[in-house]
Amino acid sequence: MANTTYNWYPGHMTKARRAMEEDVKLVDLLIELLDARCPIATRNPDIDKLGQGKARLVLLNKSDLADPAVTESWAKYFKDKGIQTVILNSQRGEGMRQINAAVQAACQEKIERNKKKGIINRPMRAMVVGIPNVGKSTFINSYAKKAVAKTGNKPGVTKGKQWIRLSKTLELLDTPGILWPKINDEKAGFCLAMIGSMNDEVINLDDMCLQFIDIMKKEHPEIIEEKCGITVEMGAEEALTAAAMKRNAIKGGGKPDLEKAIRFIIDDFRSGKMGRITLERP
Ligand SMILES: Nc1nc2c(ncn2[C@@H]2O[C@H](COP(=O)(O)OP(=O)(O)OP(=O)(O)O)[C@@H](O)[C@H]2O)c(=O)[nH]1
Ligand SMILES: [Mg+2]
Repeated sequence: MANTTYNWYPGHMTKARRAMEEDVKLVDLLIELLDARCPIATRNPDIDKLGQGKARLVLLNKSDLADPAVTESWAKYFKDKGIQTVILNSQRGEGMRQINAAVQAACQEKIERNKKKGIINRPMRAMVVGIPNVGKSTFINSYAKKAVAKTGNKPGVTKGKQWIRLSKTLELLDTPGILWPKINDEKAGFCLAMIGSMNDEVINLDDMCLQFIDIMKKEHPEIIEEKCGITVEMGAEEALTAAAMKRNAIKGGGKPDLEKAIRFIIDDFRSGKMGRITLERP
């Protein structure tokens, strides 16, 4: 499959990017949201440059949809790089309690530096960044739930920026920074398409689904057999036919509805009905 299958370059990217570069200057800490099912594909490599000199925290979000053992090894991968990491389910608030400690640890150096300059009790300022659909808004809402109120405009800060006071020690910029994924290789494109971070209309869903079935046959043969009736020796057409039959997706004339089968398989992966499946391993 050609890499171009997953090429998708929205026009408003440059503007969003510029806005974010401005916002980054205002914060001490970058909270980077990644999808636990494919942390590398959902990570924009520019973040290292953008985040130079800033404290960093990685959140492996949507962990409820990912293979827990693989998520643990991803957490280790980032921690080994010296980045504080928390495994999270923003939808249910799982992992939230570990965040404050991780923020403190991530900002330790900055707090010490401030102290030496005689600056004490200045809250750390954080900003959430990530590619579309990783759960930035869900995370901010969930994390800010107990926040007293927006602190409003502050003198000396760009007009119009709203800060959510989370505690005496932390303020969060209420608008997340949107980064665009870098589609460096076919695997990254495939992952982003699978998790729904690209518009389905620009994706070849048939190819994507068949690629997913191949991965499932290799890595989770028991799941793909149980959920879709697909066995490892089946070819593409046979597999889709089996999946259609399994779900009673039948067209007029008793023919299997392969389009519908493809839709089922993709939707079941995205919703977690297929199981907790991770697409990338460290
Ligand atoms: N299963 C699961 N779904 C989640 C989680 N966090 C967010 N979601 C869902 O993911 C979808 C996208 O979440 P948003 O918070 O809108 O993502 P976003 O990063 O703000 O997206 P943009 O504003 O488009 O950049 C929503 O349907 C959320 O309900 C999670 O931890 N687990
Ligand atoms: Mg959002």
